[in-house]
Amino acid sequence: MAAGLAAPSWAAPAVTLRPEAREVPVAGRRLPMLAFNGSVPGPELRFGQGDVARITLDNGLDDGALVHWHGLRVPNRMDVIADVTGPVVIRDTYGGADDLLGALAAEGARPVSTAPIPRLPANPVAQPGTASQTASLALQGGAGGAPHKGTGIWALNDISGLPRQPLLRARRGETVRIEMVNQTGFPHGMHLHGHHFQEVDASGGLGPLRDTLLLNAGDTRSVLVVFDNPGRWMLHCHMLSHQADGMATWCEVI
Ligand SMILES: [Cu+2]
Repeated sequence: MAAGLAAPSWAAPAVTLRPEAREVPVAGRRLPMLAFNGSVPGPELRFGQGDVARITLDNGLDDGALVHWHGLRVPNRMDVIADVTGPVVIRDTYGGADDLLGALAAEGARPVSTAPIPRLPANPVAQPGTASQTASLALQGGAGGAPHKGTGIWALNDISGLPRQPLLRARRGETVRIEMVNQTGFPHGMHLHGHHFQEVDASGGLGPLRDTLLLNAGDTRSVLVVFDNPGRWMLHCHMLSHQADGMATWCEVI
């Protein structure tokens, strides 16, 4: 369990997410889609601020499935990324263990309603210190991009797909600068798991807290990350065809 998460209370909301193949009507036609609980998009999940939720993944596909959460800090084991935190499994509910997923905070007050979600109070956020190391990340590939040594269409630092060694290793709590250079002719939305970061602007100021940064063709951008969540965390392009064809790496927090 990650530090700082509330103790679980199993009176908390329980939700089952079931990925499954469905034919869904789209513009007058029925198209084969991947659905959650029978619908595309899947059901809206609403929780009270501070609720601890129990999420069960009930995989109805003939293939592996994983669920990844944006905007929430979860323990590394619950990040469930194949080849980084563990294998993809078919029909598993995290081994049946009652694991705490995280403190899902989606709206400000009970009772749950369908009203617009009000702004939440700010979360406590680790403030970046002086970066003790800098990692450089070259985004490569695609039509018109500079040649690279990776085996796929896309690559990061001349490697397509997850490298054996992480892009960086950080001690817990360490501030790291990551410099990303988009050497391709395409935009890429670079997403870091398990953490948020702040972009460093030209004058050294820090931008808003994000977990994804869009780099347009030719962009060079730097972020500061306080790596305070132990584990192995993916850093990848969130245009998932780019990720699948090479744009993925990982960071390790020890
Ligand atoms: Cu991309």
